[in-house]
Amino acid sequence: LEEPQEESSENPNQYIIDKLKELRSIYQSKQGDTDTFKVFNLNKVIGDLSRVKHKITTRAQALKLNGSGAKTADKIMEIIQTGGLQRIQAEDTEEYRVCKMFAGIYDVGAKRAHKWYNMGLRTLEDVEARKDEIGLTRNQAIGLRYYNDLQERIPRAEASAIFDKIREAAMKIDGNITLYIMGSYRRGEQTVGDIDLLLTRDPTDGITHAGMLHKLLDTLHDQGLLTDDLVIPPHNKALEQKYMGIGRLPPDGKLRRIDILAIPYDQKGAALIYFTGDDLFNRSIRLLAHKKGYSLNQRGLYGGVMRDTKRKKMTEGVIVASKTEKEIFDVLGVPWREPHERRR
Ligand code: DCP
Ligand code: MG
Ligand code: MN
Repeated sequence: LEEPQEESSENPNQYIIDKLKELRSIYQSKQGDTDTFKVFNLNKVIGDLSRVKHKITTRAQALKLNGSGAKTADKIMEIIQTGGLQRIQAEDTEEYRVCKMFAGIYDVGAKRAHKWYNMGLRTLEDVEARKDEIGLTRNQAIGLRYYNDLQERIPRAEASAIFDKIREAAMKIDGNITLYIMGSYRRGEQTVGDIDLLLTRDPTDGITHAGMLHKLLDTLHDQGLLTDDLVIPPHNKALEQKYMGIGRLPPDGKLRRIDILAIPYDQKGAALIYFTGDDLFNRSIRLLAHKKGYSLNQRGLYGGVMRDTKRKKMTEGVIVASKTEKEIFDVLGVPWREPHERRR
């Protein structure tokens, strides 16, 4: 869950490019004759991939890329199908493994992980022992404490049970609250990385959900469902608020990441699209909106956006659609796609 970004320059094949670049850096670090040749070919494929506008989904498309052959096409298909490459895993070094482990700590990025590695840290115990020296933040310390639980994906049934408990608590605060479970769960996946919730309320009776998210958080802490807060929204009457925290199925379930996004009711459609994802679908639909002269973010579809020569927005434009997902798809001329069809 992140702030809306300018994503007009994103490429629908970026995740393939990222993996091929990882592979390229492995070849580059070896520097044998055949590796030099492989780097040369990979450069061509990566270059071509950054230029094609359509999403690559089939082997035939992968084969057509400049610099591509049977082996490259196989690798591209493996990335499309598994999100990874065995070849990269087989080549990995101690540094790669340690940094990957460190970067698995909540709020630790690749750069910080490498910094710690270069300071001689090798294990999670090292991180704990030298936490003052490395300036471990409060949230990173939480991530470290729950490291093993937070590495795991959540079975769908457990996510559903946690959602039921949260919805029950919300209904006790106000029976007219609308609460949806979003992200990978809404896309129908069997396991989810975290629990993403969308909270809003139809204000036609004159009542909004202002202040209700905080009431809900208090209840959930009292119940022991929430254990730690990572990002707490300000105590104000804003209708758009973001919470990030850690919780469990009481009394002793595994610790899980929980995100709650509160949004104004009239932005429900745009928020549903954003928070359903997946991130790649969001990139491509935003790119499409941009091509048609609109701008799409989690708050709505905007028309009449003025951009400078660097495509940077000069004016926000006016909202064209935001209330329902269907309305936004229709304006964009995109055939309806069920949530489970919005994934790579
Ligand atoms: N999202 C996005 N861009 C990001 C992060 C998130 O568009 N950089 C949107 C699309 C995601 C949704 O928010 O589907 C939820 O974000 P998550 O990180 O929770 O991702 P998912 O729920 O899709 O997957 P996971 O099962 O890993 O949580
Ligand atoms: Mg999620
Ligand atoms: Mn999330």
